[in-house]
Amino acid sequence: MQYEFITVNPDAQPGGIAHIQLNRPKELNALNLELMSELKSALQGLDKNEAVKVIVLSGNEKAFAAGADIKQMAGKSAIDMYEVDQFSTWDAIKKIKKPIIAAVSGFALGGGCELAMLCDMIVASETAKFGQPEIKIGVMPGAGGTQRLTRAVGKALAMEMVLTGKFIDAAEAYRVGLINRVVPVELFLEEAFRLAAGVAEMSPVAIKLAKESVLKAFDSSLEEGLHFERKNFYLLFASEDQKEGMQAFVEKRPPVFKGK
Ligand code: CO8
Repeated sequence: MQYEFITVNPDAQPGGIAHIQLNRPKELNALNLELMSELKSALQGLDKNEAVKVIVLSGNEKAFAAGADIKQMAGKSAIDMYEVDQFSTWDAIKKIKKPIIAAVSGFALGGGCELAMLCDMIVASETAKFGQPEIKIGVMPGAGGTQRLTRAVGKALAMEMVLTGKFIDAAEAYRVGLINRVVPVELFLEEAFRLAAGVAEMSPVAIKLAKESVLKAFDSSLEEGLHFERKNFYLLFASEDQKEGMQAFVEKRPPVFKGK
């Protein structure tokens, strides 16, 4: 399928690693409705593609994404926003079962920061800047910023970032637990692929159920989350990969996972 605002490579790296690149460089990858719709459709396609195990999502060196497209939103009324229902796209992306790793360099602001946080892990270049500057244009985060950022970095810093629009750099983002790794700018994509490769070696079915279980921790009580985890743990004993993984350990050989 041909896209206008993103490029998609289902076979970017050996071992089932796909790559989606946001591709509106002149606008710093501002997330217009069309780009988000393309992103949803590409992610859904990769989620169904059996050859793909992990998806890396990047922008370019200057920007992961500088937020929602302000020019597209500027003249909208509340009812326009309601009718457009752009967050159904975000809800669909949240349902992608395969792990998505954000490779962030440069600006990850507003919806761009929210998109990175919607991914499962974040690898950043030393030049990355994270922020929720919506307050400076008279609004506030709308795609999870007040919730995911607060859960990731705690109330004090999240409140300051959301109320003042302050950016944090990659080193601080790493220190406060927002991201997984910081690497020199020339290595950010390579490092994201390396992290993806480490995941892609595992059983595809276990990866999906494990992702689902970790995410459950965000919207459930401890008791409910533990129950959910246990069910998924039991479910994996119905997979061939569990038999293979444990047998391979016993036989002291590497497992060969099939995703069944
Ligand atoms: N929307 C539209 N266009 C943008 C955006 C944006 N968010 N960010 C940058 N651009 C455009 C600029 O207008 C400029 O275009 P042009 O050359 O035609 O004037 C081009 O990208 C380059 O930008 P700058 O010249 O400003 O580049 P600088 O390096 O000087 O500055 C900054 C970079 C600091 C990133 C600056 O561009 C900036 O402040 N951008 C806006 C950041 C922002 O406020 N983001 C939050 C937007 S609101 C939001 O995200 C709401 C999220 C909730 C809904 C999510 C749904 C997707």
